[in-house]
Amino acid sequence: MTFVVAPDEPVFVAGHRGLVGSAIVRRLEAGGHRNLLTANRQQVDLRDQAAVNAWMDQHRPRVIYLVAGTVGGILANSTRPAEFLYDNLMIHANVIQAARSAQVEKLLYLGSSCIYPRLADQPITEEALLTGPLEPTNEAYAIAKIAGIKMCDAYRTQYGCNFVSAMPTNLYGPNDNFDLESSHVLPALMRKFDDARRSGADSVTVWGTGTPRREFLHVDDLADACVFLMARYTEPGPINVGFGSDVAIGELAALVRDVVHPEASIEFDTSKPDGMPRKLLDSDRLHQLGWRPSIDLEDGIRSTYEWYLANVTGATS
Ligand code: GFB
Repeated sequence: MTFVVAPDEPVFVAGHRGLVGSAIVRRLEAGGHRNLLTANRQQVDLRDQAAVNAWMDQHRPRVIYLVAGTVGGILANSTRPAEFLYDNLMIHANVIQAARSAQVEKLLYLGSSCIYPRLADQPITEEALLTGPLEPTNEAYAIAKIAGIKMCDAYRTQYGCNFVSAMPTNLYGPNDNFDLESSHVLPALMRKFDDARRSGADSVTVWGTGTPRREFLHVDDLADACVFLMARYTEPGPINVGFGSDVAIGELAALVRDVVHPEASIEFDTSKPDGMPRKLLDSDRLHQLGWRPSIDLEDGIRSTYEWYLANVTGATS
């Protein structure tokens, strides 16, 4: 059965300024939605239960996309585990609890593919959850994300809440974080090659060995999948949202190089961590419901680079 959200019904996108939240806002607005609720950190700190309760009481959303959180790449995750654990646990718990109190009819919670064991069989099915040890570089974040899934399931079991969990693979696109210390690999490489092109440098350093494999999904595809799942998915447990194929980090670096600074060579800094050896989701469950991604990696890199040139401070072609 389809869950229908009328264009004038209040929909709260928690985390609307981030990579994912901003894409969901774009997708909902493009679909004609006219009653989007958003709140920035000055209006409500999602780590504060009383503030979240008060905001929810006042605005009474019918539906929530819970995509807020403290996020970052491998270095940020491994050096700031306390923040990743505390912020995300609090945000998930507060919003889920307040959603139940305010009788929100449906909530979609966004996790991450790092919830799965480090050495899970590839491609990773939803059944791999909690079957083995996590990747140490992002264990804190993964624990918080797993707690969010279990909260959605517990609230469904005990209170009958229609709260669902989607697990995206590695994401990229407009409004990503391009800071070299805290970003994920794709925006980091885009910035590094662009900086090298501007300064006339002829080589770029890529962290690790270049052999880990990652799957990359454009955030506009993810946003489309989230809206699809809001309408069509009502089960407990996570559902994977992937692209369907992966690349080695060395190959990704070459793809970004070819778009941004084709003359540059690539060097590897093996003193930096590789993280999980491979992270490719099995998205068969989602495909069987009828959803597929539409933006391939080369096109996505090109359009994201155009966005970067037009929007990131200091970057002009
Ligand atoms: O994207 P990333 O930081 O996160 O790194 P994870 C992916 C791979 O790219 C790792 C390598 O093997 C990195 O060593 N890499 C190469 C780089 N050059 C760079 C660079 O300049 N910057 C970065 N950041 N990486 C994250 C988790 O894991 O995945 C989060 O830490 C989250 O919890 C996210 O789940 C989706 O894919 O390793």
